[in-house]
Amino acid sequence: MKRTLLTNARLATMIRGKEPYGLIEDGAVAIDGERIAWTGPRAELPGEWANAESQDLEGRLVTPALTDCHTHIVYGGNRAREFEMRLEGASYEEIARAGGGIVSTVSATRAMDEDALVVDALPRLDAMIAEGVATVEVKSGYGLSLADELKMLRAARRLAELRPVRIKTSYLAAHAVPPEYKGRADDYIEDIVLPGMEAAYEAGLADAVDGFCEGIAFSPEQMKRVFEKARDLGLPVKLHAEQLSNLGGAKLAAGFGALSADHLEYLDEEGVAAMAGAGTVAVLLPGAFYTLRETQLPPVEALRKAGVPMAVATDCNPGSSPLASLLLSVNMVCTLFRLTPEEALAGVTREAARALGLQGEIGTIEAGKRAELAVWDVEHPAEFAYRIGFNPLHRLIRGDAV
Ligand code: DI6
Ligand code: FE
Repeated sequence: MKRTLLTNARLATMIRGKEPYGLIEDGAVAIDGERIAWTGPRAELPGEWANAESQDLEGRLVTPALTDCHTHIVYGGNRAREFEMRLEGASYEEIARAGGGIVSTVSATRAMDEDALVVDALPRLDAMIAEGVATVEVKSGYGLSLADELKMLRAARRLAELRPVRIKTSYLAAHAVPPEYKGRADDYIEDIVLPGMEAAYEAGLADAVDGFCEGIAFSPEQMKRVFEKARDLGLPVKLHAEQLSNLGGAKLAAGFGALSADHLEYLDEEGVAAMAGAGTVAVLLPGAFYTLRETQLPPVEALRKAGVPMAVATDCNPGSSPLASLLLSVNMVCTLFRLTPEEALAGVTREAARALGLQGEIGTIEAGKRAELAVWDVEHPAEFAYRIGFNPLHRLIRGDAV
């Protein structure tokens, strides 16, 4: 296996401890194959690495490669017209109830085959990779039929064959009620969502199960049926919860030991406590907050106080967050939600990994973890949050393979 030593680097290891950002000045990283074998100050390098082939990073800052833990990058069409309507005063919910919104993307997605979906998703994925992202979660949820949900998940899996990136898929058939089931959400769950989950599981296409718990989508009772099936199959769950109103979705998800509850603008104290108790990650999505011109802020201070881990993601989707920049999300989550720059960087590294159940593999620069690192032309890690629309990536480093 290939052994490489990286030297002359400032390491933002993101390991929790005394130093902000887990910072190590004049650090070194020893890479053995696809894993980190050792990391620390260069002066303490173990003798066995003294003569290894090394690369001088010229004082650059190194972070764990970034993770975008909540995206919908596989879809057809776009919703620029809907954006115009919202600027003219229509709300996201009004558009959804009138048959626009998610359902309009469903028509466009159903009309495309798997290859076309892959081709459409690649530029969005490439934009992420160009900003140092090495792991992306991708949801289904615009097919809403058995065949079309599986088609979306297959397209998502293909992305990992075409690009040097790890893809984690989430089965999101419980995203909206398709037109053919209008007014019959329970039948849709019974006929499509549950059998589709089993089919996705059997084909190895789903790493997790997600849902949209909202007045315009599914009730907590309906989501409970979906989560019970996921539990039977041994699939982890997560939920779009408390985005537009408070239905107690986060509490429900926490009760199922959810990996994450996402959005959370309308989360209450009870939901915060339930998440803290279950170790459920709060995934904050400032791109959706911004795009919908939401004014209700997620309860960041309460989450922080309760010790709920906070991740940050793009929610890249054609309706509520047409945002493919995780770095811009880092800026927004500080400016709009008042995360600290350190919390924001942890949100796209350590906590994003946790939101995908990958905390043992990626998310910090630490011996034993995968050698997936981003090298940046920045001096201080607070610059990620400070700059707007600026990409300082020097290069991504990956060990042998993902
Ligand atoms: N909440 C969101 O923000 C996305 N899905 C969801 O459940 C929006 C999806 C869309 O508008 O197409
Ligand atoms: Fe989403």
